[in-house]
Order: sequence, then C-alpha cells, then structure tokens
Amino acid sequence: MKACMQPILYSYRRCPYAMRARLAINVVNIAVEMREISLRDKPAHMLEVSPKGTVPVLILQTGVVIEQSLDIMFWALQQCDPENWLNADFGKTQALITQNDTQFKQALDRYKYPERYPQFTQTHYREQGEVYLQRLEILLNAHIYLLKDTASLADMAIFPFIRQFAAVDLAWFETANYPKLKIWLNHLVNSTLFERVMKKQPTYIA
Ligand SMILES: N[C@@H](CCC(=O)N[C@@H](CS)C(=O)NCC(=O)O)C(=O)O
Repeated sequence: MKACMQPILYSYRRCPYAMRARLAINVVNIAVEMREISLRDKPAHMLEVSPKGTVPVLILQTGVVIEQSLDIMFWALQQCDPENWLNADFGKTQALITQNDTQFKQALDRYKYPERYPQFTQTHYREQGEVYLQRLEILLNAHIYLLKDTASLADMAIFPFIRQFAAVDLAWFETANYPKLKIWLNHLVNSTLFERVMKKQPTYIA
C-alpha cells in the first residue's frame, strides 16, 4: 500500500533555525518527511520551491511552502499546542525573538568566526552578544523560563542560538556570571524533546 504523503521538512541538524522548527513539529508530534541536507549541495527541489536557499523549509501536502523558521513554529502550534507554548505575552515574545534574530545573531556570527570580521576582536563580539545574555538573565530571575514558569515559544525559538554562543568558548561560558541562564540552557539542552530533534539523520539524496 502506498504511504500517505506527509509534509516535507528540509532541515540541517546543526542549524539553530531548523532546530526551532523541529522543536515545534516534534512537540506537536506532526509526522513529516525529514530531509537532512548538505548546505554545500542543496537539493534542486528545495531551491525550486524556496529559491532563497535557507533551511528550514516546510512543504505542506497542499503545496504551500513555509520558508521561515518562526512561521513553521506557528504553523505547527496552531494545529495543537500541547505544552501551551503560545500562552505567553505575544509582544514580549516577538521583541525577544527579534533581538535574537538580529543583533544577537549578528554578534554570534562574529564571535564564532572573528577571522571573517577582523575589524574588532573576538572579545568585542562576545561582549556585544552579552548584552542579550544579560537581558535573558534578568528575565530568568523572575521566572524559570523567559516569560513564565513553563516553557513558551520564546524559549524554544531562542535557546538553540544561546547554546551555539555558549559552545564557542565553553570554558569562558562556564565561568561567566549567568547563573540562571546556565540552568535554563542546561535544562533545555538536556530535555528529551531536544534529544529527539538532534537525532542524527542520513543526508537526503534526491
Ligand atoms: N530567516 C531564516 C533564516 C534561516 C537560515 O539562515 N538558515 C541557515 C542555516 S542556519 C541557512 O540555511 N543558510 C544558507 C546557507 O548557509 O547556504 C529562518 O528563520 O528560517
């Protein structure tokens, strides 16, 4: 018997944008055909439906293409929101994610690859990123998660990027003064949900 078609998710395991999409898809338990790609050799079909060439890209059975990680999260959580991720202040959620995806992500890229941005030192870029870490630390002094005492969309959209920032220089991160942030990150990174979305997949061959 022919299997029913599922939505297709073009993904890249180590991409934090793809991680947030996979987190939402997994928490809702939506079956998708996962296509792990190589960023150096993107499948022609992916580029055909989404010429911008970034992952994640979700293609629904109707042919609708969702090509922004946050839109994929919203699409999944609108089907069902078993952990109440959408139940948090929307304005605050948006503001936090926007800062993550703009200033923080820019600082992260520069901190990670300082040789590509020789204008300033790596420490300078780290300090730029720390502006955001400090903002998160303040929020985590008030609640266990960023906006409430249970996880919400903001936590799930943001922690893959903080994980990457921490990993650039783990020895530094371990000594840095972000006690609440470390607990938060540790908890999310060690969750069974994250473990599930980080399972290794063979690279998709068209
Ligand atoms: N705004 C996009 C950004 C996605 C993005 O930049 N993904 C990176 C990987 S982490 C990518 O695919 N880059 C293309 C490349 O490296 O060729 C989203 O939220 O989905």
